[in-house]
Amino acid sequence: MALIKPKQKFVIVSNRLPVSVSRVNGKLEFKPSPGGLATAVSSLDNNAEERLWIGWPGISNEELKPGDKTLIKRKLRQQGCFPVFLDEEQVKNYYGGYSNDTIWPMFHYFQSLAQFNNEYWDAYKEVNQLFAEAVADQADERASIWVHDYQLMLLPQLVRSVMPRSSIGFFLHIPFPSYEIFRLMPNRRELLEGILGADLIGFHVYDYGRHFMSSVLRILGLESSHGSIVLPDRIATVDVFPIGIDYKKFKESVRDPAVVKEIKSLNNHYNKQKVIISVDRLDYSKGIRKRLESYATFLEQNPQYHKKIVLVVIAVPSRTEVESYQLLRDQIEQTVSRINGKYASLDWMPIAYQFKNLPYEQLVALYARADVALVTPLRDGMNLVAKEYVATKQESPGVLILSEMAGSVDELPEALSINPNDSASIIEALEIALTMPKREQRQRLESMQRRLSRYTVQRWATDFMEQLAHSKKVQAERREKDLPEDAKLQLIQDFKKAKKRLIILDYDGTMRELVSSHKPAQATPPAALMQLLQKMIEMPKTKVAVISGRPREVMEKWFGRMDLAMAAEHGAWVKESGEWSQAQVSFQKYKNLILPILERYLERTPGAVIEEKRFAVVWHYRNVAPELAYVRNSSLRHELNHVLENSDIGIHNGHKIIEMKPRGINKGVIAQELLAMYPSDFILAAGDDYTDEAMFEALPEEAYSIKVGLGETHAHFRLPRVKNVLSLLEELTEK
Ligand code: ADQ
Repeated sequence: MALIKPKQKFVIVSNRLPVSVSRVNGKLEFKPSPGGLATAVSSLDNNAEERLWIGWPGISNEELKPGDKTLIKRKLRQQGCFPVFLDEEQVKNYYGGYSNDTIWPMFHYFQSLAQFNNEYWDAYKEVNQLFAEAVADQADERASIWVHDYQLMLLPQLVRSVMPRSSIGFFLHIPFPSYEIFRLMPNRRELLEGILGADLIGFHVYDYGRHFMSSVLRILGLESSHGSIVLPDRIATVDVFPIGIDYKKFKESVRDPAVVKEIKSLNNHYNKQKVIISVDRLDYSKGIRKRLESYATFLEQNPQYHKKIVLVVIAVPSRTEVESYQLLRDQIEQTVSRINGKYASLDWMPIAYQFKNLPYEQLVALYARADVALVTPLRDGMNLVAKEYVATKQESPGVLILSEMAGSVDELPEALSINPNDSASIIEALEIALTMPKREQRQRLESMQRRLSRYTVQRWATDFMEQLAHSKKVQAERREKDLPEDAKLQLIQDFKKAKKRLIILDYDGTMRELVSSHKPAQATPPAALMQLLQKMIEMPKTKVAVISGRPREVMEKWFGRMDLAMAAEHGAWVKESGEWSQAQVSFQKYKNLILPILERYLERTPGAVIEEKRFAVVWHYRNVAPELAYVRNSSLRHELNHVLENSDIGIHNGHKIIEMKPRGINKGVIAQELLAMYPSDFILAAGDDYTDEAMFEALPEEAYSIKVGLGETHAHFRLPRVKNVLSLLEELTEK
């Protein structure tokens, strides 16, 4: 009988489900909630997975009657949807509160509108936890889970903690602000840690990803390299996926009879006027007021356009329960009335305003008819209206005026771009747009359409899922070296039966957790570690060596009384049979060249520290602001390269350090000396950083070499953390 493998699950998690439940005339009503995400997901390859969607159904517990939950669950399940039920209070504080009254304004640079309130934060944590439970109920560790947006930033880590091996993607649909804004958030650390639970973290544009990585570095102290952040248990990847639209649907809609009918009716209504459109959710980030004011100034300065143009403003009701949104609506409506009151005549209204959600046919008809689309957000993650307008302009051309602050501007460079805070630039763009020759309009549209037709919303979703699978594959490759249980048992067995045993251990990051301060002297060995080392030393037929980059004096102070072989400063000093001896290389002459250069840089680089060792000079920049460090380090390296050219002094990049030392001194040379001095039939070596790689390379094939952490390595095996090394050593000392 053939075994049927259960389908791998693909779970989408977003605040709202693609189906909304509401109560109309006492009865529950199920309606599709519009949105690009549902289209994107439905277009993903069907074969591989069983697809589920987890989210809030849009109705609060208080609105439900007994038995409703069961009914809703059953109905939604038929469409692959699983509801997370929320109380009114939770919706108020998690959604209206922390999501839309704290994160939204902060992430769109409206710091003064942000409310920091403990109730909001508590509800945000509580609801993210409820979502995590819902995910755990539906998915297992083989599932691919894709979490969406700012309402669920804690979710990736919450899911990771119960399903450590699952594939988790996170996509942020709004901007990620610069560190200078993000650092103001009281819960900044938890938010970053929450997102970092994901394997793949996606943003619309490169700058948002860059801001995220800079906050991760400054707040959590984690560096990233080419978009990879090495965490103790995983590598998280940060990448850019600019969301697209269902291009074909918009392109073809202009031939849909219902749309053709709408276009006709618009043509009849505005037969002698040029139509400018303004379409957004009613949100302060969209810059609607400034847009209206600029339009009023345009009318003031250009009376020749009176009666010849109309601005059609469509504002979709949004977050009507949040006070700042209610206020904004009043302000916009007053502005519209004032402008109409001032410029209207009996046969002309300069602004046609509607506060409603337009049916799709009417919306695309409006796009198709509009001569100009005025899209001027003050800040916008992407902005799909701009893309939809371009896609719909297939028959009659038109001009897109687009804010530089919208993520979509990168993909739409042929639009007339404006600074939304600069009325003069909006007015000038309107003048250019209203007089632009049709041929030029078409040329600009065609290049934009070519681009949008390639990276569609379907392609966006597929791309994201492919990259998620890829990032899992990269992790698995790194994992291939994880010390498996059987290899560990073999190691212990080989150790037990060996006639002579040599154990070579690095100190910082291998036997002792790295300390985060720039005072390395604080990482003294704890008593338990000293006891463990002593037990190892007392084992028969065993030689233990500690080789470190630390100065000889420190090593002597800590371990001087123990019967250990030691190497300090990566092998510049070696202690054997109780005596320290020095490598025969000359460094002093170079030190005299290097130190004055470093001292000059030190004065201009707050936070930097110079460490002088006998056979090395180290520039520590852990506590330097990362951007400054970047600038200083590159010019420092440039100068040092020049001075040390043709010498046998190497310049090495380490973990937030630059180290200058003679090439002949490294842990590889010391490992070879130890091997010669203590011929053994069991060799174990462990280390965590780039200096240990020379040691791993120098060891014979049969040695057990262990890298601590996930970085690339020549070692045969890998252990995740210091504590795993210590427990392995403990096991060796057990009788
Ligand atoms: P939004 O802030 O909602 O999205 P946007 O990208 O412009 O902004 O999407 C709005 C959607 O609503 C469009 O698909 C549009 O067709 C529709 N719409 C607008 N006005 C309408 C009306 N009056 N009637 C009917 N439909 C209307 C968030 C981020 C964006 C990001 C998207 C997607 O704020 O920056 O582009 O998510 O990631």
